Amino acid sequence: MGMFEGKKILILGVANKKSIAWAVAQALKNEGATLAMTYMNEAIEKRLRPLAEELGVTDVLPCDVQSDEEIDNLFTELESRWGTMDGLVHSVAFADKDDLAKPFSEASREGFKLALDISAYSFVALAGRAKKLMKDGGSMVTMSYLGAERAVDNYNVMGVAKAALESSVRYLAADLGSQNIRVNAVSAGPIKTLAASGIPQFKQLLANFAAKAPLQRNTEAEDVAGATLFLLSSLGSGVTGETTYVDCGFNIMGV
Ligand code: NAD
Ligand code: 0WE
Repeated sequence: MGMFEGKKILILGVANKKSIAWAVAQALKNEGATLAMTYMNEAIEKRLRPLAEELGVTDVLPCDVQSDEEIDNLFTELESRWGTMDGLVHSVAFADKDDLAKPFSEASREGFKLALDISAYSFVALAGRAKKLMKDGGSMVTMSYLGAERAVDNYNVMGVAKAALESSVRYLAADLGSQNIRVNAVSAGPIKTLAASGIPQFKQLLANFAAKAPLQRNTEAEDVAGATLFLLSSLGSGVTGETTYVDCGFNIMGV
């Protein structure tokens, strides 16, 4: 009997088999969870449907997190299908490509707003709806990166968005704790996913990372899934408002 038998968990952010959210979905399924997954547009839907089928997930729903209406519709649908839910996994981020290349001091108002909207506010918007379905308490997990606290080359506006996301985790944890809802972030080391493709010198970043990290290797999506399952499960019952590093120890090292 799996640890998540009878638990209903919503996952946002599966785009393909390299997605961190896909590793989380697989691990949750292995532990008996009932899952719902979302896609942001038809292109992603096409890729997601067969993946969901592979896991036996039938609840596949649209949700562009930039739209309040789509978020509302998602939870209306989940309420009628599930009634209650136990977990939320937010694995979504986006910034305009240009903002990850040009000097940070040249970030545009629009680019800044876009990154904050999709990568940070969306978690708050989802939490506000999900809490109403978490009638027996629950657990929410989002994905962050070290660029929230350190000035990582090129991460720029995404770093500011992740700082807002990690702060939102603390405010949500304070707000929702009385309903026995825990809220945490996992700060993952760099992983070669779709969201990392086209980043200049990402290969070099991965090589430097593995060389410096105490575990002498890169982070894998499965590492992130392990910590996410801990935070979603009763093993994490006393943990809320935290950002947990899953980065092979990279963040503890000096230069
Ligand atoms: P990914 O590209 O597989 O996942 C990003 C997801 O965001 C995609 O599924 C995409 O469809 C979704 N998305 C973007 N805009 C959206 C919108 N408007 N509405 C709904 N969904 C939208 O890449 P990933 O690396 O698995 O990223 C998942 C999370 O992990 C992100 O929050 C990312 O910042 C974080 N993270 C990634 C790394 C890394 O190196 N890959 C490291 C630390 C944290
Ligand atoms: O959070 C991320 C990815 C964020 C991301 C990536 C892209 C690329 C394609 C957000 N939006 C976009 N928009 C695009 O058009 N990571 C933690 C991975 C990542 O991204 C970086 C990194 C690392 C690590 C960008 C610059 C420097 C390092």
